Amino acid sequence: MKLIASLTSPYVRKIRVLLLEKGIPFEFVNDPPWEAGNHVADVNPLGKVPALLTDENEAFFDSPIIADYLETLGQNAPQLPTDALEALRVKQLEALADGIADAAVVWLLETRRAAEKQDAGVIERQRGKVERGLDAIEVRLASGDWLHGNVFSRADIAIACCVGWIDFRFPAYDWRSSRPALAAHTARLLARPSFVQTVPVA
Ligand SMILES: N[C@@H](CCC(=O)N[C@@H](CS)C(=O)NCC(=O)O)C(=O)O
Repeated sequence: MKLIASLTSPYVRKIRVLLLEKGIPFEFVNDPPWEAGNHVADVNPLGKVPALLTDENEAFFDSPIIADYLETLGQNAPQLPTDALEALRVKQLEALADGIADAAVVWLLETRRAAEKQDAGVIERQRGKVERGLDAIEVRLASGDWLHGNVFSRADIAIACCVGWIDFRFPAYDWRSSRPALAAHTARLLARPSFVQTVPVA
């Protein structure tokens, strides 16, 4: 299978980590969607990465769908509970982590506009989503070692990819001081080989 990808996306990293944790072989196709002449839309009409192309040439996107597809391949290192409601709870946390990343991306793009064109209201609104999202995760971590239940799940992978990307793009942003549980949790996760192998590269 082929993973159509970029080296910076937190959503791509989530899928790479899942593939590595599960030991599923894949071909990494670096095809940043913002570069002229990219072929991402041949696989995903939305022109976004990650997109997964199976050996049977079936395409899956976006990242939560790809992650669900990987779970169908077998029970090797499952990152989703078998109980449907428990699985939904993990996916809810994944959606929160991905949503924090979504807001941080909009925040970053706004800061990259010419100074006179930047809208402070947009930045404040998106930063608010990031702050509240990270606060909600911090509260969840107060009651256990893992984000959901007492096992490593896709929710943990998603939040570590999210804060890894925030650190990559906003190195001066101190989200840790007021969130010690999240800081410790993600430090542990980011030390796993699957994360060390997928550090974002500019
Ligand atoms: N919700 C999507 C988000 C994917 C996404 O926004 N990817 C970005 C890279 S970080 C992208 O491909 N952007 C190109 C574009 O929007 O045209 C997912 O989880 O896969």
